[in-house]
This record gives sequence, C-alpha cells and structure tokens, in this order.
Amino acid sequence: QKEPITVAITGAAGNIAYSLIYRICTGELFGNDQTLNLNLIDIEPALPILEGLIMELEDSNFHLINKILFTIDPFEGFRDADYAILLGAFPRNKNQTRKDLLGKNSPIFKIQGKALSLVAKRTVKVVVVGNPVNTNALVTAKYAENIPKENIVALTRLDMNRSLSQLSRKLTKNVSNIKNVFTWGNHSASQFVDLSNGYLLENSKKTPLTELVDEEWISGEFQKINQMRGKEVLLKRGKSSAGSAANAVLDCLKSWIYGTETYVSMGVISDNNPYNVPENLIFSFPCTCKNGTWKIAKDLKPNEFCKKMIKKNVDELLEERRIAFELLKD
Ligand code: NAX
Repeated sequence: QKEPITVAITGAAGNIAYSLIYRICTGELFGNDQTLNLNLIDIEPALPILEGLIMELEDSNFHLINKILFTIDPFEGFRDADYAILLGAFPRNKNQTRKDLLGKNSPIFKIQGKALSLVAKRTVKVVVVGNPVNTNALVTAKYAENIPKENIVALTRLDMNRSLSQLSRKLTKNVSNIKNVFTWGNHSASQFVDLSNGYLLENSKKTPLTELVDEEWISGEFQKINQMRGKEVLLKRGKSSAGSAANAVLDCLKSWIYGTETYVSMGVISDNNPYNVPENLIFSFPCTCKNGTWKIAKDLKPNEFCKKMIKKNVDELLEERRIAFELLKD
C-alpha cells in the first residue's frame, strides 16, 4: 500500500459530501492501494453531524483510511493537503439575489484561499464546488498566493454531464459513445452547451452531433433543459443535486489526474486563452488533461451564436468579480 495522501474536504457535513466521501474511501478515485488521511472541515453548528459521519465511516471499515481529522479551522484542515475539495458554502435561499450570495460566500473562500496558501502543499489540486462557483474559485485563487492559479479549478463538469445525459436519451445511444460536448462560461443559467465539435462514436465511425439533432432543438429546448436541470432536481428532491454533483467532482478529478482523450468542461483561469475571454476570470472552457495538468483546447472555431453566448458569460462573470472584489477589499 502506498504512503497516505491528504484529502481535505470542506462542507464535509453536507449533502454532496455524504455521497462523495464514501466513494473516495472505496478507492475509486486514487486507487485501491492508496491510503488516505481525510481532513473533514465544516462549521461549528455542523460538528454533531460530522461526528455522526465519522462514526459511520469507522463502521464501514474502509481499509484505505489511515487517519480522519475533523475541524472547523481551515488552517488546520488544509495542512499538507494534496487535494482540497471545497464544498462548504451557504445555499442561496429564495429571497437572496446573486449579490447577497456573493456577499455571504466570498469571505469563506478568501479565508480558505489564505489557508491553502499557508499550509497546503504547493502542488495541491483544488476543486471548488460551492456556489457561485466560478467567482468563489477566483477568490480562492486570488488569496492563495503561494498556489499556482492552474491548481484551482471550478466544477463545471456537472453541466457537461447533464447535457450528455440529455443527448444520450434524445439519440437513444449509450452516453459513453457521445464525445466532445462541453459548456462555456459560468455555472449559472447563462451557461452555453457547445455541440459543434461533438460526435457520436460507433464502430470506429464518428458522426457529428449536428447531423443527428436539429439546430432548433440545440439552441432552444436543449439549452433550456440544461440551464434549468439543477432547479428541477431541487424542486423534486427538496434538496439540490448531491449524488450527481459528487459524481461530477470525481469525473473532474479523474480527468485532471489521469488524463483525457477528448474535451471536458473545467472552470479554469482564463489567462492566455484564445477565445477573447478577458484574463483573470474562472471560466468553463473545453480542456484536455495530461500528466496532471489541464490545457484549454486551442483549435476550436466558435460560431457567431457561440461567440455571443461566450460574451454573455464574460459580462456576467466580470460583474460577479467586480462585486466580490469590492466586498472583499481589505
Ligand atoms: P449543504 O448545504 O448540504 O452543505 C454545505 C455544508 O457546508 C454545510 O454542512 C455547511 O455547514 C458547510 N459550510 C458552510 N460554511 C462553511 C465554511 N465556512 N467552512 C466549511 N464548511 C462550511 O450543500 P451541498 O448540497 O452539499 O452543496 C454544497 C455546495 O455545492 C453549495 O454551494 C451548492 O450550491 C454547490 N453546488 C455546486 C454545483 C456545481 O456544479 N458547481 C452543483 C451542486 C451544488 O448545487
């Protein structure tokens, strides 16, 4: 068995964590011989839930767990972290605007950015999940001065996964045969799913998705379903997506660590992108991964409609950044 790695998870007493932690403990992400130090971080009122979770983890007898630490202090929880998964944030309630949510959550990611910078390994890979996720990831990156910005990614994989699932049902084809579908921009209702590079792979033959589904459906109903999917789940379950969100975190990290053959959606720092997205935003781009690093796909030619949607997302994220940075001014 390999020496333990340290995986820190904030919001560890919450909804998504309850799915995610079990799957990590089975070895699905890091391998069946990779032992784990789990650092579980939440806030004071959630401590009893966290203690209950730890009792359950103990009773599951996961042979990969070396040590579990639980804490409300990110400066303790992120110590020597190899991976940090930032789920912890306040949910948006009905009466809150996006600005209210930024006001509540940006300070969390400012402190956590500072803590990561001070105590995590410099090579730590960070996946930010808590909403508004793109701007929270940007805030984390701004304050994590010792951590390269490339190490901090916002989860937009669930948006991609949701669109793949819609396409799979529309085409009545297995989802694993559908490739190169991804989202641009913000994890919000403005997100844009791009099918123009997508294809169906069957018997080594690639058929462009644009030949299989009509243009009107792609730019209309399909986009709307994807934009509203999270809300629909929330209405039915009374809680936001958890199992699928945990699954998307694992997909994102598997791509990042083990590499990809096709494009995947990742919310990454926009510096040096070829699509006219201003620098210093965390933006969902089509990415490929190799040897533990991601790259923005460079050879794509967004059509006019796609460019318009990229611009819409840029404007939204510039406004989020303005609000967050203004609020956090020292
Ligand atoms: P829950 O409300 O079930 O859990 C959140 C947990 O975070 C709670 O236990 C809370 O006590 C804790 N927390 C709050 N402030 C904290 C802090 N400062 N430090 C550490 N922990 C803190 O939410 P859950 O359903 O697990 O969702 C977590 C986050 O993911 C939410 O912000 C949610 O909006 C976001 N999502 C993001 C998605 C994405 O694709 N990026 C999809 C799923 C999800 O909606």
